[in-house]
Amino acid sequence: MNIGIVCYPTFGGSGVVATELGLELSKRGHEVHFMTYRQPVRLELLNSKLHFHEVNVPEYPLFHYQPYELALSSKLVDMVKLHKIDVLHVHYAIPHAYAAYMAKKMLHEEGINVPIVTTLHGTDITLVGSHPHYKTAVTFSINKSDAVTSVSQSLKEDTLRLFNVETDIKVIPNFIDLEKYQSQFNDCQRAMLAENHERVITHVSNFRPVKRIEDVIKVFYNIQKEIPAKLMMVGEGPEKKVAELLCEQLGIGNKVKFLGKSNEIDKILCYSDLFLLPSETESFGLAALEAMASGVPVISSNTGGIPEVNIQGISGYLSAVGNIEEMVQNAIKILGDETKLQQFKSQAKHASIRFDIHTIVPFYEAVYNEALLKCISI
Ligand code: GMT
Repeated sequence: MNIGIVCYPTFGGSGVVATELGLELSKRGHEVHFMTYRQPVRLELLNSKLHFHEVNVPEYPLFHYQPYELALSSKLVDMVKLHKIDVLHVHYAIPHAYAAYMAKKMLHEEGINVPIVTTLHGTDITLVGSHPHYKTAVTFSINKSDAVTSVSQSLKEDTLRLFNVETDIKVIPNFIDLEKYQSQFNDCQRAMLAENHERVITHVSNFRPVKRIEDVIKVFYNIQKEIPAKLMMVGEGPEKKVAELLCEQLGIGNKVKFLGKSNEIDKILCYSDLFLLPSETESFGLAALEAMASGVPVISSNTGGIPEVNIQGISGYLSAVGNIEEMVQNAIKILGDETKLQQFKSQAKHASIRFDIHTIVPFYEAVYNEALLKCISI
């Protein structure tokens, strides 16, 4: 099959999922075309079945906002025709589903029928999409998609609650390439970050307010009072400065390392003992799944789709959003006892197996086939 993938090329979860999906589809023999404004970060190797087509938005001083949707829909039309793309899979509804619908209509005028599969990732529904300024167009684009998937049952329910959606939404959870997390990088690097007797605690995110970065710091602050530990903060975003300041105020600046954006999350996770994800809202929590796949237990909030990933008392613990005290107690429960830590590490790894890429990707292939059949029969 010739599959066109539209996504955000950044470190955000939706871009990571879209890229990993495209890589796997190409391994399974499909021809995959990424169409976005920059080469996706995890798309290091392009091969004969993997292509990247850059969407360019020429700047013009008249425009206060450059019309990305327009450039994207034109690119989609051109690429579908040139590469005989069978299906367009757009990740993150805004503005991708909207641009794809316009492309579909333009192609239809030329007698070409291409189905649109839209995957909802979270903030496109819960934070941004439901804003009154976007809601009408987002509802329209979802309803006009030939197939809609969401990354968790919780996100499906949020979508049905917030939008007047007529299209069936199929839940296809996010996935992980477990093989990537098999290898061990325990060599020199752990020693560079922490002493042998210290526990390593990690947080990975885009440092947006929704991640409750201050809770991460406060939870760590209370843990390190009881157990020698270091905190690895991976990522960049608007809350980073506040977090750095808070660390200084609490006198733990020397125990917290801000590592910036990284393409080597698996290496960092490999020598981590605990992962913190106290988010305000989270449709799935891919970062938690990546931690679990590396054998790192997760202390998280119990919001959105996180309980579908992190299993209470097995792969870690979940608490109400903002319940720092309970998060600290649970973290100490795991970190304070070596036997318990090893038990949680192995349970976390085991709990990630159900999201193996080889199990999940066939569900997307089935959706593509259904959407194609639907389009042919129209
Ligand atoms: O985590 C983010 O803020 C990035 C965001 C995105 O859209 O890229 O992540 C969303 O999609 C991820 C992949 O499906 C999910 O794992 C995240 O839970 C979700 N983020 C939120 O719902 C806040």
